[in-house]
Amino acid sequence: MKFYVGHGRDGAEERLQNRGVSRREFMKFCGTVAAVMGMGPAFAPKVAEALTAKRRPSVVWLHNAECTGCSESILRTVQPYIDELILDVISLDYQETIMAAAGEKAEEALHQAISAPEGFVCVIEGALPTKNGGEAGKVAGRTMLEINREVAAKAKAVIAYGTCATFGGVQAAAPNPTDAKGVNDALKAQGVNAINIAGCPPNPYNLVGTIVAYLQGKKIELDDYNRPLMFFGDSIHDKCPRLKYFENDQFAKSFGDESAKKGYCLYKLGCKGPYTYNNCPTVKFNQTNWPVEAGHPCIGCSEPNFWDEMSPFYVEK
Ligand code: FSX
Ligand code: SF4
Ligand code: F3S
Repeated sequence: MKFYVGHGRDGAEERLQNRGVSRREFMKFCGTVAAVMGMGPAFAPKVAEALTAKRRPSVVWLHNAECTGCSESILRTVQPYIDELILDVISLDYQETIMAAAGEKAEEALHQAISAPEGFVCVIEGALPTKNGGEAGKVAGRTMLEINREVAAKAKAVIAYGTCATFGGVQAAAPNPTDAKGVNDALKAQGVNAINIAGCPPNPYNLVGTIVAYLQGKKIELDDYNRPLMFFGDSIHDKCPRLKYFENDQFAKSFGDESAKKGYCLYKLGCKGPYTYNNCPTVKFNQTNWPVEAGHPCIGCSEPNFWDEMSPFYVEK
């Protein structure tokens, strides 16, 4: 599979067809995005319209301190057409993980993208080390902090993608030697107010849904942590298929025993679903499965400071 970074800006639908994504598959994808956004099937054509508009939004995607699982969660989709779609409906003009350009050519692409008169959306992945001017993280000789200050301040909209970018993630866990911070904490002085798509990793559908709402000029309602309520409005526990066992006091006592095999609630094995807001139970990953359904407790990965506050992970909170 090939990805092109920095291609032209129109004919998205035709291009998708040339790459083997049928109209039917595309509409199915749009239907799923509509459902993830909390809309009925009638909303699917509107999603399609937003995603195939002649002018695709230029996206500059920055990488900071992180494991790159956020990008991987898009690239490793089970149906190969989903990553193609996501990367094709936007004009991805800079993305260090998948762009073909390197060195000065890459620098040039970044400069061009952020100087384009029509503006750009900035997606940020990873936390920002801030200690000693951010010296712990550099790209092309400049600190991540400096690059993000420049790029995010110029963007029409900023989306922090993944718990590292939203809240600092594992980099910000105690003792946080680099004083790593999430985007909104680190770039407050630049007036940046990013929409936070939390999760470690986040669900790609939550990113697409945010981009669609942005393209449609919809007001995106946010919670106290700047997470869109359409994705983060319910707790994991609220929508968990094991909730009936929780309510009946039926708990799995150890992994692999009879109670676990019966699918009992994982609360006593450390599940943090009651304290965690995300749409994993309904959207799932790859629309296939999610931690609790696979028999693993939720570790609270979409909450601020979850490495410190939700651990030890296998102990009841
Ligand atoms: Fe963080 Fe993204 Fe967790 Fe990893 O890059 S949200 S460590 S899955 O992937 O930033
Ligand atoms: Fe709640 Fe977790 Fe039990 Fe599901 S497994 S009902 S999220 S405590
Ligand atoms: Fe994360 Fe819990 Fe979902 S650990 S992936 S928020 S089930």
